[in-house]
Amino acid sequence: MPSKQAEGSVIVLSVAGYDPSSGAGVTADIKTIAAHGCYAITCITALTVQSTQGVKRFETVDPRVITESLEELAADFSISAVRIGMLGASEVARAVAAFVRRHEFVNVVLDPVLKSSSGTDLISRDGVQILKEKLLPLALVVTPNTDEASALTGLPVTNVEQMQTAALQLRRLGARNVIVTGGHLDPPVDLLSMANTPEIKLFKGKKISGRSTHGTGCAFATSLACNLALGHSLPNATKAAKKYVTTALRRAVPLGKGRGPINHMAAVVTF
Ligand code: PXL
Repeated sequence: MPSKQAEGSVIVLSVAGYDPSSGAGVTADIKTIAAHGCYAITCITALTVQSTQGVKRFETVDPRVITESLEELAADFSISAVRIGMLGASEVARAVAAFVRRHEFVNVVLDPVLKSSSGTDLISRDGVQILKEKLLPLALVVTPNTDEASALTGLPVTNVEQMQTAALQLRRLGARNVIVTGGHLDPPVDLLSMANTPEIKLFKGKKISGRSTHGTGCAFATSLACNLALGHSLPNATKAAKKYVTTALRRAVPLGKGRGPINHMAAVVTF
């Protein structure tokens, strides 16, 4: 059983972009981390211009500010897990990789954000290279969706068999544990491929219809980080993260004119 810590004392760091509509990125992560009873600290890697109607453009934050912010936080807090999301550019990816390497964090969840759901690139080409070379081997677990798994491996990823092949390929590239999320497959299924074993674990779900689906990838990765921080095993943390996202999708309310956010607080707010 995970050891019990005082409510709100487990610290989870989100290193991600800023989505002003709070469906994805750090402001969404703060909600997810709070919903797990953990304390959120954050570092913004890039500012996106977006609403529920899509991403217009983004600007990355100066990597020196990112490094200084991260070091300031690490000197002050005892960080139990790190969730890495949008990086934007190679210099940012390098700064984040160097920070993670210096501090030897155990629970590092790498969400390899490549594109927004509206199709805008959220990382440069050379940024993807640095992500693969420097960050992939430092993460405890990497959580690509099927499109990201396909882009990172160059393989087609549209069914469970291909998800397994892509996961093995990502492990060959240096990833330790891989979860390929297939939330948009019908039926939805996530696949966990763990270090040192050829076996896989499948986490099946039910299709949930609705247009408020923005932020599922961030919420899954961040919930996973929280559950690991709380002491759960990787398979149990995966199951719990899937449940968190499913509830957030089911209980989403229509907001904005486009693809609205999931309801990050659904599991918490009961009045
Ligand atoms: O869902 C991917 C994603 C991650 N991070 C930020 C985003 C998006 C998608 O829009 O804006 C900041």
